[in-house]
Amino acid sequence: MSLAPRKRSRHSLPVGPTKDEVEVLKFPDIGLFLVVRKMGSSRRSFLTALARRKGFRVEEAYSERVTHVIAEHNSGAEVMQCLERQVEKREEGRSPMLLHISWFTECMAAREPVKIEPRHLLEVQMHSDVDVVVASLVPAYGCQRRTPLTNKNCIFTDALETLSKEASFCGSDGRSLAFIRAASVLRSLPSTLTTIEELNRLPGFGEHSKRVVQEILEDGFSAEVERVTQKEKYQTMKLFTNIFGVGMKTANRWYQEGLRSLGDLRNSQKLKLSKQQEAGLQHYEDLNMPVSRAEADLIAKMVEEVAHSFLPGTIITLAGGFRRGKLSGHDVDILITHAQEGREEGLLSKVIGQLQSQGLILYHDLKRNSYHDAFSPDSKSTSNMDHFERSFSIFRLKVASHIGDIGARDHSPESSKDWKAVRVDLVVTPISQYPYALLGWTGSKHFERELRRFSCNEKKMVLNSHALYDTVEQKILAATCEEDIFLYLGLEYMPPSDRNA
Ligand code: 8DG
Ligand code: CA
Ligand code: CA
Repeated sequence: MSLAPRKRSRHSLPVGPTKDEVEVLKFPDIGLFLVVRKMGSSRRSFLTALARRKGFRVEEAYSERVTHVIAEHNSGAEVMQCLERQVEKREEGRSPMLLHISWFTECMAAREPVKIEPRHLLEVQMHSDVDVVVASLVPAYGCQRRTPLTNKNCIFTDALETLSKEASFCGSDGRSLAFIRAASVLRSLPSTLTTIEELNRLPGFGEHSKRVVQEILEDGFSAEVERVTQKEKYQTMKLFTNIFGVGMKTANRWYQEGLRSLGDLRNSQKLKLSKQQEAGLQHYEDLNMPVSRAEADLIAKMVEEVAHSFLPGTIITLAGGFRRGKLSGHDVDILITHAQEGREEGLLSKVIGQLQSQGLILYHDLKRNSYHDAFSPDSKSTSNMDHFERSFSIFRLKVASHIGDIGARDHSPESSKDWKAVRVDLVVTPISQYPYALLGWTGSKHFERELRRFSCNEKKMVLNSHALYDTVEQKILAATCEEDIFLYLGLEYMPPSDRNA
């Protein structure tokens, strides 16, 4: 069907739906607004009716119900001028996409919203007064933004992340998250921020985060961050929370008791450490050394070989940061499944037992699965924790000369040892839950948090590493791959390499 401009005629369709037009709203979350300037009112009417027939919601006026602004023969600046007078009608922080008519016509041809490509975006001048339109290029949720590994704004994100840590050390989780959100927006930008005006157009920036960025733009560093990193409490909390098995509460208690160093912990007579913390303290230096990709691959291969000896066909997947393309990490996250549902049950204890008998396990903490109880109709479980069979363990990895950066060891008395302690998370999932487990265990942590926030706020769905639950339809949505889950959520699929939010 041609979408060429038409002359107004007696037969041209009115802007609003007529009584006899049968329209089924298929995409309620999308609100289109067609800019009349240079498009003309008759073509606008025609396109409006066309879109409505195909199940799209088209708004007559520019309001907070608009998610996509469509313009034809206009530059970005011209469209912004048109919208300028109407900006106050929008709620702050909910910004629409500013798109070329080509996106609209492609949607009409496909009878559904098509993926927005860079060529669909109208170019916007950076120094306009209409912040709302520029802001629209950076969506509000971390799971809607592509965040590759390369971060062009490290100087700002490092500072914001330090302040986030400091806030969490003080028990201010809300403040901590605010800094994380701001840092995450900057991570997703394709270029380095150069002016404070650009910041005004980004979502998720509170006053404090803005102030920190401004300070760095002006002085090259943040005096506040410098101060924080010098604080005894910050340094001690950082040291203690880097011990495997030590959370914020324990670290704070130790700090309040006057403990300041690993030596203090090791020498304390009255301190009661859990087995996990003992192992964490014992292997502190190794566990705080980055794990390389080569080491992670080696560990995954070890696990795979042993698993196959018990259960041929076991599928082993390296998840976490390595799946997102990181070259090093703080641990190794491994998912274990089998194409035949149920065959995977009980496998982990055999794998761990075998590795242990070979002297390859320094610590392990095996938990059986609990999803049968947790998801039974009479379950009273309200826990957000996973219910998978899993082991958070420490492997004793032989250091071989052919593994790249293991050679870069410290000069401690231990440096002559030919092994390295490595943290490994092993998680067993039935194949029916595997796509959810894979999505949940690939991270980043903030990407996961944003996925759950988006699911809940925008879709009334509950997402965890086992399933997606539609609270309106009251049903669990089965998935065969990660793409299915993004589709259920109406989100563009993000490959793992773009989930570094
Ligand atoms: P790194 O090790 O390279 O430093 O970073 P990472 O791989 O991104 O972080 P991670 O702390 O190993 O976490 C990887 C993902 O696994 C992250 O999205 C959060 C998720 N994850 C845990 N623990 C748990 C858990 O108990 N349940 C669930 N569902 N996910 C978890 O780390
Ligand atoms: Ca990891
Ligand atoms: Ca982990």
